[in-house]
Amino acid sequence: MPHFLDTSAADFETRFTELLGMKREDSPDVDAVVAGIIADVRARGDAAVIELTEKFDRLALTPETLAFSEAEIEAEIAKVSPEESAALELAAERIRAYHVRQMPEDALWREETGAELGWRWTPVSAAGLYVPGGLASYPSSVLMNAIPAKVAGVERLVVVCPTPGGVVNPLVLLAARIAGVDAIYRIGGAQAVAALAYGTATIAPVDKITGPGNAFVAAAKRRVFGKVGIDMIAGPSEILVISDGSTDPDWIAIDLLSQAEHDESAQSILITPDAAHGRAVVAAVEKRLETLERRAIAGPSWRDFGAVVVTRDLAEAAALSNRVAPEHLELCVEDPDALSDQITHAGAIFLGAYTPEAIGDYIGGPNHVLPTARSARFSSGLSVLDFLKRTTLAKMTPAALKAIGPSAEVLARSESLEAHGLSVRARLAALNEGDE
Ligand code: HSO
Ligand code: ZN
Repeated sequence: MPHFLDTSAADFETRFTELLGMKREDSPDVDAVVAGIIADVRARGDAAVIELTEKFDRLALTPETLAFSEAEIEAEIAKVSPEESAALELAAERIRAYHVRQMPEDALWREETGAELGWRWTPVSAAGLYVPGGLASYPSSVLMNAIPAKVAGVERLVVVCPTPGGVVNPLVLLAARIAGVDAIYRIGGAQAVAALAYGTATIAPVDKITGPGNAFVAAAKRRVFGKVGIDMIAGPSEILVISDGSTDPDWIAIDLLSQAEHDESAQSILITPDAAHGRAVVAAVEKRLETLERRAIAGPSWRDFGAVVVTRDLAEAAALSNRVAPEHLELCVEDPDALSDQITHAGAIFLGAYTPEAIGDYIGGPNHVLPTARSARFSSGLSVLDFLKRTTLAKMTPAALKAIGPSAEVLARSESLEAHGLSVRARLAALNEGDE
């Protein structure tokens, strides 16, 4: 049974706090191993990457075969059905159109002093995208990571994807091709992250690494952060549905299961003012779980971490949702726009009964790489901004320097930084002389 909470119960606050603080992930401590792998790749480059790939992925590579060749990519892509290929193209087009609108504007203005101030956005030069191998090798995630990078103007974009035993998902290669990825390396784990961060003889280093991965990949991303930028450390998926009872309980049940099926540690929560509706959704989930292909994953997720919270009204539901700050929030209510106005912390909002979260995972347009583990309180999903930097601009005129320079001198003196003050004073002195 999922957790069942009612805001009118005396112990509600205690139980809700427990729900918020629930530890879902039991990530193994692999940091020491990862540190060793990174050091090895830094010291021995390709040779280390090749050895580690042989050891972990049972795949013998040479520097020449680290990357897929054009012919190999073509051969794999030929296996993709026209239907899948068309769906991927449509997804890419929609994701691109959405992210183009995210591009921020440069700014430059002149203030009364005559000084010009502003900022300018420029892309990172090279980005590396980690794509997991095996079960969670999602082509949709390739699009979600690669397209914002391309839209931002990243010049060189490479993918690393482990291919245990040489097996690759053709759709991943096609997604990379559609998104305009320049090279795909069949390597993974901490060794791939290290190669991207530090470079080897065959793999040029990148400036930013994004994309999900296992505990080794997460630890490696943490370790190379600073040398390169990273996107985030993503945790297991989450969905929170606020329902007023107007949506078919079975629809809500499958929406909850759509994220539960990602991971045994995923979390699905329903908040509703309608207790009978809440019970109907629980029953519908149980029914669906009898036959769901991934019931072995979704079942434990739902039973261990799933929750139904009954509230007095929708306003209270919104307030509780804000405390959770879920990765995905569905508003299955009659007036989703009005309720949406009350939401302050959520990675992504899906409005109305006809917007299942799965639309956002694949084809809606917004990014599906989103803040988990309540980090939507202070961060956002992946966007073009993750691949851009802002450089500030300042241009003084003599008049402007005269107007504001003296205060800089005062502050320099108060910080005992003489040269700072002098660099302003020298100019002001020359300007005053010129005035005489
Ligand atoms: N819902 C996942 C992303 C995904 N879903 C990929 C399907 N494929 C992110 O939380
Ligand atoms: Zn998903």
